[in-house]
Amino acid sequence: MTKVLITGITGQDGAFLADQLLAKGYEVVGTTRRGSTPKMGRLDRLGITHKLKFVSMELTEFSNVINVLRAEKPDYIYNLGAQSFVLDSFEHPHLTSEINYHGYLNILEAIKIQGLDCSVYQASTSEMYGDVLSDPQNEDTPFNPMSPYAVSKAAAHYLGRNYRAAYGIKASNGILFNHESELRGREFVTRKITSQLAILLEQQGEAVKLGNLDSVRDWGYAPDYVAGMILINEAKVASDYVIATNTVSTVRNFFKSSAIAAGFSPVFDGEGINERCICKKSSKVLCEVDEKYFRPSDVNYLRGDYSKIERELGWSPTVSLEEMTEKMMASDIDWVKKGYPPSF
Ligand code: NAP
Ligand code: F7E
Repeated sequence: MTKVLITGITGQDGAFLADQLLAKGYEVVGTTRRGSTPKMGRLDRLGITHKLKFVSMELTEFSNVINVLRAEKPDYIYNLGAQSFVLDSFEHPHLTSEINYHGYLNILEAIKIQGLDCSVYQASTSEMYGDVLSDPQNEDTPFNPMSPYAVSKAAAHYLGRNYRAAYGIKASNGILFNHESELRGREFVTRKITSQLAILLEQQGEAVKLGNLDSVRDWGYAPDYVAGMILINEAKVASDYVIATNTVSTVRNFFKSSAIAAGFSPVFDGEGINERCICKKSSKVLCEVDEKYFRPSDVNYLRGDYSKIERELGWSPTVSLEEMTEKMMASDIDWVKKGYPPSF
């Protein structure tokens, strides 16, 4: 039976990926780290926790990584484990680099030293394009990273390319643009908006405090993107691929669409730090700007060109931003109505 090992299985992408790989009949092993509270919320929500095997693995511990790979001998590895929150990387640059760069180095070294016959997928990111040097961004667009997170991911990206060239390791990079879902972490802007709007609608929550409303992102739906990861890792030839939608929205516009999906009548007024959004019907303040959420340097614009993966592997997005916004908003209203906070 085909055996797959996923680092970061408890995260958004790890959960959807495990679900799709189980559906293909694969044996799925997920690596986890001990914590003081349970971390299986997303896997429980998909109803797959009992179908998975878990092994304890900390990416930054080389002996741990080599021992796990020696014991499991997977056919495919997906390295999704990361410190993935960009804002946090400015506060924890060493930790971010240790996990995101050295963690992947540990995996590649473990494969090399043991001569493992497997394909490995690395979770590269559109953040590497940073202050973009051309538009839209594709596999040939130069990187111009704007955060310690983006620098750590760019270093890991080049490392994978180097191990492919130097040692013939089947290492692919998926350069994924932002992808969101009902299972997205609540610190990321889309889910922060839908979860807090749901509280505002169903209970008397406070206005959502946001940072850079002008930021433009190319947002797609996570299950679509995870399907692309599988195509990349199972392709005959290891390579690098962009996964994106080639459509864009501002944070402000995402907020407006979410508020409409929740049944509010949002209207923005004011400028800069004084900008806010009010519901025309109820006069409730829905959102305000808070400088706390500005980044020392932000990525202001991203738009991905996914024509290589469409042409070579037949991938294209199936869920529009509007559909995704409605799904996320409905899911968050549902959990607030049921009266329990999700464990993710
Ligand atoms: P996520 O929800 O933040 O999940 C991150 C996962 O990494 C969690 O399972 C976490 O485990 C694990 N992890 C963190 N530190 C680790 C360590 N030291 N050792 C082992 N595992 C560790 O991230 P995501 O949104 O699913 O993204 C998956 C990957 O894609 C990440 O590498 C991210 O950087 C990259 N990416 C994401 C996007 C996006 O838009 N979502 C776009 C491009 C690239 P715990 O539960 O124990 O914390
Ligand atoms: O921010 C702006 C913020 O944190 C998007 C990760 O998955 O995708 C994600 O990184 C934009 C930024 O995602 C708030 O300044 C405004 O310009 O949702 P985000 P991200 O930083 O793009 C990439 C592809 C990854 O690889 C990462 O792992 O929204 N923004 N106000 C805000 N962002 C947050 N989080 N919170 C706010 O209040």
